[in-house]
Amino acid sequence: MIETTLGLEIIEVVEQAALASAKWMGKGDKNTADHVAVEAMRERMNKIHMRGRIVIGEGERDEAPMLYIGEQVGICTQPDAHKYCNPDELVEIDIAVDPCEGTNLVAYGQPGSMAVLAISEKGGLFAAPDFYMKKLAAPPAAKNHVDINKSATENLQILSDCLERSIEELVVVVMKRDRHKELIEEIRQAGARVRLISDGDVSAALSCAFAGTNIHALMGIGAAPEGVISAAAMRCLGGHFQGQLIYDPDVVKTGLIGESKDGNIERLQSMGIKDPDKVYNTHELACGETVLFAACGITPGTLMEGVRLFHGGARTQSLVISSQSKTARFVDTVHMSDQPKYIQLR
Ligand code: VTB
Repeated sequence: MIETTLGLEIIEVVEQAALASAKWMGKGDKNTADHVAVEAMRERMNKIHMRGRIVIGEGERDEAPMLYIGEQVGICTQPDAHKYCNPDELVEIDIAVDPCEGTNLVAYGQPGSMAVLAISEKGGLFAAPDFYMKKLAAPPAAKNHVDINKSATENLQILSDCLERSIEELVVVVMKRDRHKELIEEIRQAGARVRLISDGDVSAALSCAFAGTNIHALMGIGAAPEGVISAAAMRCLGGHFQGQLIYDPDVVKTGLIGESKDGNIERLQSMGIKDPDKVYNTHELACGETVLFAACGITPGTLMEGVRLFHGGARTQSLVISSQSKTARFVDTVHMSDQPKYIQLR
């Protein structure tokens, strides 16, 4: 019974992270925009009556002081928890967080950033390594018809059939990166339109599951941990999501995977990932019986408004999705400060 205890509280967790980060919107400082979100998320999380463990977070313990992988969160992780937590709350749950997904977007005031998390019972979320992931997201109508092993051209034809629209009417989101040059070319050649984004592929994946967003697919390579969070949402929404780990530094020349390909394969094997080329679907990335997902817009996005600050408060918009109650709730919240001179609700 994860949801009954957590459903509402996790809204506040993502709201607090978004509120903190939004104060740094447009200031050109992505590290602080991220740091304050992490702090706020952790503070609120630690007030929840739960026994949580971070499985996807800010990194390994030595490089991340807060919300590191393996960190215990929630009141019920305290040594004297039995005094104020009943046995149900002592059920262990796993949490994947990204307090500021799209730090650059916040720093430069661009759309599509959000505070986001996914929750499941222990072992219910794939503990993805800090590598890259080739991703394919598509609407529910195309679920299990499109396939990451097929070419973009083939998948566009399948999407066109499943969505009953011409390829020219399809919009594919791709992150603007050198590694996607050929992919972008292929999509354009096939006749579809490409929406290039600088960052923030979780929001793009999620948007595929909602009609009316004018986003019909996400293709390309992003970070693996966020792939699990996207998959958790897509699993609840019945959308299509597949991910394949990318561990070859020649494929993605930047950032996360600096080491040798062989070294990376060894690391994956030491984590119990025997086949490094395996394609994961939503139920493998988020296999738990119950999966919850929550996101709050920091800057405005396709699905949610960003944080709006005004005298005496702020307004946020969040999305909470549950596999248990089969609901996707959009939550619009006015946050009132303690002692404003006056408050003008809007
Ligand atoms: C970021 C971020 C994405 O992937 O780009 C990251 O904006 C990794 O890609 O939303 P680069 O190293 O090429 O920037 C995401 O975090 C999520 O997949």
